[in-house]
Amino acid sequence: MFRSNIPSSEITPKHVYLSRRDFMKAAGVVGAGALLAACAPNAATETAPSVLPDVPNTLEDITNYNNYYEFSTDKEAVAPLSKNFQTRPWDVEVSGLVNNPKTYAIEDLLKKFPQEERIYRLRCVEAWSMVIPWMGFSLAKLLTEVEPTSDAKFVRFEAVYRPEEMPGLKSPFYDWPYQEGLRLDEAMNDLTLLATGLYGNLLPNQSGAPLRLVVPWKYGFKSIKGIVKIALTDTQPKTLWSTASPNEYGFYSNVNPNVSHPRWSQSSERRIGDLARRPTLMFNGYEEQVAYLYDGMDLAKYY
Ligand SMILES: Nc1nc2c(c(=O)[nH]1)N[C@H]1C(S)=C(S)[C@@H](COP(=O)(O)O)O[C@H]1N2
Ligand SMILES: [Mo]
Repeated sequence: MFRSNIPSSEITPKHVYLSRRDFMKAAGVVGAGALLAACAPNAATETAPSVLPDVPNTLEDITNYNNYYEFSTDKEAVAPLSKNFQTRPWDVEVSGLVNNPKTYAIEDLLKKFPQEERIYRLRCVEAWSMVIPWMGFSLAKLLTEVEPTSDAKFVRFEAVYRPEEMPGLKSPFYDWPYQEGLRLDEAMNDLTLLATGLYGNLLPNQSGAPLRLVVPWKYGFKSIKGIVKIALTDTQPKTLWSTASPNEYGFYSNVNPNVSHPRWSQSSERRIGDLARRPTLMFNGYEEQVAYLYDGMDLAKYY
C-alpha cells in the first residue's frame, strides 16, 4: 500500500478505496488469525497481527478520532469543537537561518508546490495507529527555496495560538503555542511531508488545516498541526511534549518497539478499525528510508 513520489499528474482526483472490511474479505485475512492461533496458541495475539494488511482508514475514522490539544484532549471532541475554526486568511512565516526568508499565504504554497498523494502510517505514542492518504509536498522543497545557511542545523515549527477559537489553550499544563522540531537532515528527508489535504480534498480542521507536518517514522505528536511559523535554527528547538514531560518524550521520538514509554510498552499497537493488535515496526516500518539518519546513535538514549 505504501506509495510515495507519485507525480500529481498521475493521481486520479477522486479515489475509490475498498472499505476496510471488503479489503480484509478480498484478501482472505479473516481466517488467517484463527489459523495462526491454532498453530501457535501462546503467540497468537503477537503473531496473527503481522498478516494484517495496511488498508487506509476511512475518512470517518480519520476525522473523528484526533489529537489536537488546542481544542480538546478528548479525541472525539476535536471534530465538533474545531468546526468553525477560521483557516483563511492564513500566512506561514519561514525565517531564521535562511538566505531567503519569506511569508507565504497558504494559497501560494498550494499553487507553488505540486500536491502529491502519500499514504502513510501514523503511529501515536498512545499505541494506536492509522493509515492515512495525505495530500501535500515534501518539506525539502520549501526549505530548498528559502536556502538554509550553513549554520542551520534544526527546523522549528510553531502552531497557531488563538485562545478565542481554541478552548483547549486554557489548559495550564502545556507550554503554548504547540511547537515541534526536527534536525535539518530529518527535515530534508523526502518522506517528511507538509500536508495540505486528505483523501484528495483540503485538510479538515481537526486534521490540522490548512497546513500540518507529517513525519511518518516518528510518534504522531511530532506531526504538528496548524503551522504558522517555520524557523531554521542552530540549536535544538524546545518541543511542547519534551517540555511537559522530558523523561517520557524526547526530541527524536522515533517509533521504536524496543524502547518502552515509562508507563507502557511500545512493542505493539492497535490499528483503529482492527480487533487484533499488531507488532510495532522499527521506525514505524520506514527503516529502509530513514535508518541512515541515526547511524551510530544510541536510540535508547536519544529517544
Ligand atoms: N498543533 C497540534 N498538533 C498536533 C497535536 C496537537 O495537540 N496540537 N497532536 C499530535 C498528536 S499526539 C498526534 S497523534 C497527531 C494526530 O494527528 P491526526 O489527528 O491527524 O491523526 O497530531 C499531532 N499534532
Ligand atoms: Mo499522539
